[in-house]
Amino acid sequence: MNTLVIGGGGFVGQYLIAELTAGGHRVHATRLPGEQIREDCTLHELDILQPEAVSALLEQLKPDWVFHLAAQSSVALSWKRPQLTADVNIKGTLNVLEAVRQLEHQPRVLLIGSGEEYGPVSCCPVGEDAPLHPGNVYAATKACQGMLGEIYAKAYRMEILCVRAFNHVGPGQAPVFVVSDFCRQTAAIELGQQDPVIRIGNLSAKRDFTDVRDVVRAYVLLAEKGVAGRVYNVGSGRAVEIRGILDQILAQSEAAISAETDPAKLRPVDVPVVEADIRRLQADTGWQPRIPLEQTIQDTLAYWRRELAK
Ligand code: A2R
Repeated sequence: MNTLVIGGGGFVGQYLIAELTAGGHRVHATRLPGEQIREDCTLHELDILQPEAVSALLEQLKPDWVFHLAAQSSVALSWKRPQLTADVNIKGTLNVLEAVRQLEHQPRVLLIGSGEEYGPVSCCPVGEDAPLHPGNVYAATKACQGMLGEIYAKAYRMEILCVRAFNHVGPGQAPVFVVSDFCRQTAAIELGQQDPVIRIGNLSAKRDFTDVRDVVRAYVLLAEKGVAGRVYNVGSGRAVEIRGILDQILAQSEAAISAETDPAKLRPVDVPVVEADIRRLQADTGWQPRIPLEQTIQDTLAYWRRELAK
C-alpha cells in the first residue's frame, strides 16, 4: 500500500509512521522545512498552505491512503493566533481535499479532528451524532474541517473518513498536555531540577485518555475497514479523573513530592467529564485499546527521565 502521512513531523505522526512501516506499507511523509522526523519513510517537505505544492505531491505519489494530521493543534495558541489556526486547519484541509479530488484514483483519506469539537457535553459518553458546540477557536476549525470532509465525501463520492480523537498521551508529547506535564515535572524533581512541588490544575476533571500507540492502530484500522463518509470517535471509552493520574505518576516515583495548585493551569471553563462513545469504531473495526494507562505513564515518565538527564 502506498501511504502518505501529511504532518508526519508531529507527535502522532512519528507513531503512525512506525505503525504503517511495521505493517509493510510504503510510507511517504511530509514535514515542514527544518522539522525532525523519523527516517524510515520517504520524506517530502510540504506546507499545506501552498495549494499547487499539495496538488503536485499528490499527483506525483498517487497514494492509496492519505492520513491528514497536519494542523495547528494547540488550543492555547488558537486563542493567540486565530487566523493562523483557521488558515492551517481549514484552508490547509481544503487544499488537501481539492488536491485529492483531482486524482484519477481516489485514495482513502482520514481527516483527524478532535473530541474538542463537541464542547461542553451534557451526555456521557458522547456519540458521533451529538451536536457540536466547539468552545474554542481550535475546536471550531476542526468542526469545520469535519464538515468539509462530510460535504466532499457526499458531493464527490470521495473516500473520506472523519475522526474525532479524544486525549491521547505517550512518550514525546509536548508538556502542555496534562499527563506529559506531570511526568516532566516529576522527572525534573527527581533530577533536582525543580523544587519537590508539582504544580497542578483542576484535579477533579475527568478525561478520556488513550495511548498514542493505540490511537494510531485505530487510524490504520479505520483506513482499512471504516465506512467512507462516516465520523468516528477515537478514545478509550472510559473517563479517568486527573487526580487518579497524578496519584499513579507519584506512585511510580521514589521522590517525596507534594502538589500545589497553580492558578495559571486552571481553565476558566473546565468541562467536568469528557468520555467518548466508541461503539461505532469498535463495531466497524474490532479495535480495542491494548495499552493500560499505567504503562503509558511508566513510558512517559521514562521518556522525561531520559530527556531531562541529557
Ligand atoms: O507546527 P509544527 O512545526 O509543529 O508542524 C506541525 C504540522 N504543520 C504543518 N504541516 C504542513 N503545513 C502547515 N502549514 C503546517 N502547520 C503545522 O502539522 C506538526 O508537525 C503537525 C501536527 O502535529 P502536532 O502539532 O504534533 O499534532 P499531533 O498531536 O501530532 O496531532 C495530529 C492531529 C492534528 O490534526 C491534531 O489537531 C489532531 O491530531 O488531534
